[in-house]
Amino acid sequence: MTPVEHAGDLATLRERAYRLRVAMLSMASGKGEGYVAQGLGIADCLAALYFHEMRYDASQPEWPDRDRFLLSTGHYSIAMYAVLAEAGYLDANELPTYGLNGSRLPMSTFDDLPGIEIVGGSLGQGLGQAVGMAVGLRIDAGPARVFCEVSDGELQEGSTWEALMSAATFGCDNLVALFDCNGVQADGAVHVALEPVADKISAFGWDTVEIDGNDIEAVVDALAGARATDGRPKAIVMRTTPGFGIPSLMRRERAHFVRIPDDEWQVMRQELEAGRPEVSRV
Ligand SMILES: Cc1ncc(C[n+]2csc(CCOP(=O)(O)OP(=O)(O)O)c2C)c(N)n1
Repeated sequence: MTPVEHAGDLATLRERAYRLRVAMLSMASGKGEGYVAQGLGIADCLAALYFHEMRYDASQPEWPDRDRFLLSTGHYSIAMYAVLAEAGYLDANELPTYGLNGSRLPMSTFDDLPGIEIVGGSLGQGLGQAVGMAVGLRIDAGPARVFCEVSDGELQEGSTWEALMSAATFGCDNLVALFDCNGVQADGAVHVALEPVADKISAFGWDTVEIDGNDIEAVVDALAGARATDGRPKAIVMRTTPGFGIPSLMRRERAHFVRIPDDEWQVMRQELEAGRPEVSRV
């Protein structure tokens, strides 16, 4: 297979995002617990990246010219497993092992799976690694770009701001940072004075846009805008809602880690199915 561009239309992308959410809910309900709300929040971003923007070939995970996706927040791993299975890197039959002893799919951080570029989980490390990769790829003069997800919790860590400064210094216009600003961290709302996040990142020399990260069209447009090779790294500040697609989870006050009985998972499944996109082409 030739390494490909994956240019899905919006209806297909919405269906992909829905399928990612179904896979995540199934993993979490199978285990009875998981970091699922944040994963559901970035499903639209992952669908747009893997089925519209990024160039990769799941049959050649080490293809040198592949675009790299770095998930800095290892506890969002459920979202990564869902998209790797949907993209063909991972056998979907392995997903039910999520979080089980001996599984390659731990609930936080990653094992050495095809399609995984870094071991995320020690928060605040991903963007620095992404900058290093972007610099290295530019030295190699290939077409590959680096996409890195970073959480708002990580915006409270100095290492993230050091990485922001260095990316601008090195002129990494092959780097796109996707900030998942979902307003929460481990034990409640983000209360450190981060705002205005987009203005601060711009002031560090980044070409920055702010969007609704659960509007897939807005994500697609922002990614298209981030292709400009103008010497500036690109930032997409995404406002997302944890649990997006499942109203009761969106309303839940403490949704960082969810451990609930079977009947509540069943209700969530029904809510998710009720919101399935109408046009299905996948
Ligand atoms: C360096 C580091 N400190 C603390 C933790 C423990 N920890 C895991 S998840 C989390 C909350 C982080 O909030 P955020 O990254 O915004 O994620 P979300 O609230 O969306 O789950 C923390 C503090 C960690 N993994 N790494």
